[in-house]
Amino acid sequence: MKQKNRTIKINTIPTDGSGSLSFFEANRDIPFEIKRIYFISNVPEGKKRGFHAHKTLKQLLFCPYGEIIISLDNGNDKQDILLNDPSIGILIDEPLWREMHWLKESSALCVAASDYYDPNDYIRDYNEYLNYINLEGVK
Ligand code: T46
Repeated sequence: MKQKNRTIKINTIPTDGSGSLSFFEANRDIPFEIKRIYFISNVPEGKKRGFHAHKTLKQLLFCPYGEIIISLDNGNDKQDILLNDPSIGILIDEPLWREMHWLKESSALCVAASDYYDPNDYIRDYNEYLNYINLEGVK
């Protein structure tokens, strides 16, 4: 099944010739309570991270600075989204296999997440992921 559009607009306002300010609010702009924020930086250019899916975690991914490609795979269809604009976020609200490809070392990937860190929520093997979504009927 082809994937839906997962990008959302993050409120971004220009601040009088001195840049811009972006913001979002839990339960208003994104459909979950935020329990954790994390961000990834200093990743060498060309490097890929991710290679996992989450069972239940909901996330908003955004890139306030730089260029990162986020690849999302639902087991049937793969979608590549370029994050290079602080006013664009990617909402992930179902188990999707993801890979993140750093196009510029200075890029920062930020994540607002619906839950605390739980290593048991990760699926880090692609075949296990395919079995999981087939069993759960989440495709
Ligand atoms: C995701 C993508 C977009 C913690 O101890 N606490 C945390 O809150 C997180 C997020 C990670 N960690 C530990 C677990 C690993 O030992 O940090 C280490 C690196 O994590 P990982 O290899 O999962 O990093 P990425 O960049 O592949 O994935 C991360 C997030 O883990 C994941 O939730 O969706 O960013």
